[in-house]
Amino acid sequence: MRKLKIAAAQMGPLHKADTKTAATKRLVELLRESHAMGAKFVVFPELAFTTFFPRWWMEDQEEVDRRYFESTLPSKETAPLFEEAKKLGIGFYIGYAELTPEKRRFNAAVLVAPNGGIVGKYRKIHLPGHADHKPEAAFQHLEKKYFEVGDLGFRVWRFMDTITGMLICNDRRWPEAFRVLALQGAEIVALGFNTPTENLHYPEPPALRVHHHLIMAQSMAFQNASWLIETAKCGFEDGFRMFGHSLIVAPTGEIAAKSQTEEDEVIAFNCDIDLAANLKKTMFNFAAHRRPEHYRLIVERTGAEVTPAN
Ligand code: CDV
Repeated sequence: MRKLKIAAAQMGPLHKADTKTAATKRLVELLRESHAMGAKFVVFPELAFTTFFPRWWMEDQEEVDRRYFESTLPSKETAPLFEEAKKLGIGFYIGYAELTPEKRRFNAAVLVAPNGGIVGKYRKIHLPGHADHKPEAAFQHLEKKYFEVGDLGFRVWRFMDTITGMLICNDRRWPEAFRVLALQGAEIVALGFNTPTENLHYPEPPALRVHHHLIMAQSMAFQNASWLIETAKCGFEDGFRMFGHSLIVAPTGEIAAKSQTEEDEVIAFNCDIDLAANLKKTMFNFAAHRRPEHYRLIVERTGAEVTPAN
């Protein structure tokens, strides 16, 4: 039986004034706590080194680049995390804002092996929000202003004797993203998120937002027969609240572990990776049961069109 103890290392708020060095110090503490709990793979949040800066309209792009983006990983400020993980022999996933040498910007995540080497990179494909300034709104969600749509596709990697894929936050609302990973054999999906407690577009009870988060995670894990680790950055960042509810979900769709706070908190579970492999041979044996000849609209059509058969 293949077992891997996985941790979701949730972060409480990171304010505008918090430096990347201070964030890294907290990440190192979370890594040590994960290690003390016996975890071998740790999933950190989306954009884990800074506040969730897309909530702010900012015009000085040079300053945005300097404060919030990474042009190398590890950088001087973030290196202590990579060094500690290597020392402890832990693999990890972490989200960050990537600035390429060509000045392209992505909301990205990397998968780092226990030897410290970067195994894979994912650039977020489903960017939520808007690109224009909405001064009337309580806050902004400017991912479409600060980032390009990811150009690396949905990939999986051989990682710590598993097949592991990466997604970022809003990707969890789109079943296609998980399916493409599952079609490549994903046994583990790692995902970091920053989800505001308030809906920017219309009033919505916070409990309903959490309900959606839970049902999406449970159905995605089950329908794709994979372990799903979702890690929040949460709490009040400069007065703007994001919910916690970091999760480890089994391929059965059951929640194996869930965070209790909106602070720095580690949850861990000893995951039976073969549970995913077994479900892929039975209930979700794709080769036996899928009918892609009837799914063509999924890749041919983006928005819904009313096209009745009669
Ligand atoms: N960081 C995100 O992608 N947040 C989105 C919000 C804006 C809906 C999410 O899906 O949680």
